Amino acid sequence: PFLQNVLSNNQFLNGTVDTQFIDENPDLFNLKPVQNRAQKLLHYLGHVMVNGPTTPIPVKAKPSPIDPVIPPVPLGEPPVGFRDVLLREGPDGFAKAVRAHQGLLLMDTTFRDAHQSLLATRVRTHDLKRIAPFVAHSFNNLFSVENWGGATFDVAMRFLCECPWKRLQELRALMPNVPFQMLLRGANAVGYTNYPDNAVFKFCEVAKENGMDIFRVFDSLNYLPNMLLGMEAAGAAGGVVEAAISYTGDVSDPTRQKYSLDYYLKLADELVKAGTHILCIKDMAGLLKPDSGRLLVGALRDRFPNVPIHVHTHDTAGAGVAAMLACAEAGADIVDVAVDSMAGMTSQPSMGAIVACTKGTKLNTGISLEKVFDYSEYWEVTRGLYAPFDCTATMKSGNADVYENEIPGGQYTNLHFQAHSMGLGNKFKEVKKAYAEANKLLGDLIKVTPSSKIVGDLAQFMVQNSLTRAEVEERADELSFPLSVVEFLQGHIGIPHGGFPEPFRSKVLKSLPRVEGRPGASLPPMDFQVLEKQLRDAHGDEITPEDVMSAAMYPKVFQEFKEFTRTFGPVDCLDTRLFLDGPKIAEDVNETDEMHFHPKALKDVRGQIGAPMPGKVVEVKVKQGQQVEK
Ligand code: 3PY
Ligand code: ZN
Repeated sequence: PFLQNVLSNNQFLNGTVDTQFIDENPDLFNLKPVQNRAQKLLHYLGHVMVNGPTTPIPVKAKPSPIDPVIPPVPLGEPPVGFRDVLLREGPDGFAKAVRAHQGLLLMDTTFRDAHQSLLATRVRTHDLKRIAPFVAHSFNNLFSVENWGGATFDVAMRFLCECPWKRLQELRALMPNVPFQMLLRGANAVGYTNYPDNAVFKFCEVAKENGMDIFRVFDSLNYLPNMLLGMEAAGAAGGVVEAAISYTGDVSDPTRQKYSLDYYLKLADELVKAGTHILCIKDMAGLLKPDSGRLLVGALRDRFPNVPIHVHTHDTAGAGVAAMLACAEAGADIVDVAVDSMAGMTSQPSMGAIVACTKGTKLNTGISLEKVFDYSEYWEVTRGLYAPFDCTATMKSGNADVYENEIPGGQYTNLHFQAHSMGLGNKFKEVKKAYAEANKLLGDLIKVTPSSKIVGDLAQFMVQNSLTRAEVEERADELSFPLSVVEFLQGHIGIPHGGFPEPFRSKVLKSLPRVEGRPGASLPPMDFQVLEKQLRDAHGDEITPEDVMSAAMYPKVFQEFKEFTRTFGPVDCLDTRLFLDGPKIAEDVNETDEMHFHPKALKDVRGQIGAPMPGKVVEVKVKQGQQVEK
């Protein structure tokens, strides 16, 4: 108002006053727009109360009314962990230390894959941050915490209305001693499609700068050129490269020869030759049976005595613990687990089970079971807050039919849920059967994001149109296939092992163009300066290098996220029940926020400031009968 008065003052406008001081100090006019965050948060709460949650809620269940208890954390810095080794020795020295370690190492997936598989990736930074110091203090001997990548990047912005980079930064500050691990979809980075090479490189660089340590790089077709690109990008950023072979079929089944032991060993040769620091078997569907794991890991161990081996699985059939113990006995250095209350079914096998079963053996993990129980209790209650997304609303058990349909963990949950929400719960078996048939039609693919989505799309198309595999093959030249299927056949995500299925491909594509070789190689580089300028023009000057990468990966999602934030401010400070459901009438609400809220900003509500971590607290009371905006 003061400036407005000055600027509309006649003397000022006529130039009859000396404005030299202003001319000489133009930065006085670099005014930050009023952010009004408290007001915006109230607006958000009102919006949720009136219109319901901003994120689509698939299940009718409400967030549980019980609050999680954070187990006590000792004062002071957390004890030294493997990240200290990494910072001291670099990726090569780190890999050596891992290989030399006595006992079994664990990666904890609770912060990423576990909730991607069980809770539709909906766990918010707020709930991760609360338990992060406990993890840093209690589990300093973890190989890593997987907390980023995969679907978390997209979902954070799209559904949780929060910045994925901020999650990484905040967790990094709270867990300085444990390596962070992310899932990088090779040339698809954290998206569903191939990006220009420079986008993948830049993405890894910015991720590393923000605290990422280990990059698990895979390609959904095990297409080597795509994998090498992702590995180079992670390596050039200074990250630990963990090349992951996606596993399908069954190496110990002589009737499943497309993905034989020899196939995996040859691929591993290439990845080791390319300099991977760690070799991973990524069993995204949980198909690795104990005997097959013993065979595969044993063969890799003999062939590469110095390379650490890391095994990832899902517990969909219920054999995950047995398989991971078999792999560890055969020479795996690291296996993936999720804390007990976030484990099992389509998630990873249970941390507590592996810790207990290896106790007193040469595979001892050195992890305290008591601490696992505390950790598990936190997640059991926190999981209740996400009841609206919990797959257990419809899924009650593991299912060994995954050995037949080979559906990856997260996708299994999604398809199960979709079938139930469409009232086709009793038809899920058909969907799974169609998935297996669609896979055969496409030539028996490795199935993981995004190839798994392509198989799923074809399966859905077959179910919707009541088509059998034979009918699809026969009528391939006249059917109108989902775009993802057509683009796959054009070569948009790479070339599958054994080539494209013929004559199916030619019948579908007819004269449509085919991509030759690695798709990213023919994409023009992304111009980050132009992109940054566009973002500044659209959203103002507060555009960070991280924002540029978010927009590079997901332009539309990023734009919507910025628009949401402009209207409602950052909502990541709200506790999860409030974020999803809004306050109840007459409820007292404590909100943490890093901003310095002023209670006067809270019109019509009572405001007080307290001071618990990690910021200030605003107490909001929504009065009975209070008008909320429509
Ligand atoms: C992802 O790509 O998100 C996966 O979890 C693949 O397993
Ligand atoms: Zn997984």
